[in-house]
Amino acid sequence: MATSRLKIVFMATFLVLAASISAKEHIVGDEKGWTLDFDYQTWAKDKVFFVGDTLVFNYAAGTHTVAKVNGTGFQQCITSASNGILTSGHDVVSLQTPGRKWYICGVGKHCESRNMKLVITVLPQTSAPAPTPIATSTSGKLEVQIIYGFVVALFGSLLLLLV
Ligand SMILES: *[C@@H]1O[C@H](CO)[C@@H](O)[C@H](O)[C@H]1NC(C)=O
Ligand SMILES: [Cu+2]
Repeated sequence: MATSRLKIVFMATFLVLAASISAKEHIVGDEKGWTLDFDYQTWAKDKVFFVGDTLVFNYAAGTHTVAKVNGTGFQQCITSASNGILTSGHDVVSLQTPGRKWYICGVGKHCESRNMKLVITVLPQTSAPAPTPIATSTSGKLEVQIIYGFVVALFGSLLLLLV
C-alpha cells in the first residue's frame, strides 16, 4: 500500500516538474518549414502543444504569409487583417491560451489548393501560470522555473498524500 502511494507521488512529482519546465518550440513542418503541399495535419497529429509553447513558421519572406484565423476562416481559407498577418519568414507564435488554433497562408490559393493550413489544439499547462521572473537573464529565468516546478510538484505531492 505504502509503496504504491509513494510511486504515485513520485510519478505525479515527475509529471508536474516535466510539464512546468518544458516550454517547447515547434518548428512547423520541421526542416521543410511552411511550404506548399506539405501535410501539416499529419505533422501535427503526433505532437502535443501546451500553453507557453511556441510555433515557428519558416519560409522565404514574400513567398508565404501566416494568418491566424477562426474555424470558419480555416474551412473557407479566408484571412482577416484584423487578426494580424505575419510576413517575416521566421514567424514565432506563442501559444498563450488553450483551445483550437488555426493558421493558414494568405498568398494566392496556397490554402485552398496547396494545403498550407494548420490546425492544432493547445492544452492548458498542468501547473499554475508562469512565475514572475526574478532574474532577467535566460539562465536565471530557467532556474526560477525549475525552483517553481519543484515547489508546485512538492505541493501536489503533499495534496496527494492527504487523499
Ligand atoms: C471568423 O472570422 C471571420 C473573419 O475574420 C469573421 O467575420 C467571423 O465572424 C468569425 N466567425 C466566428 C464564429 O467567430
Ligand atoms: Cu503560401
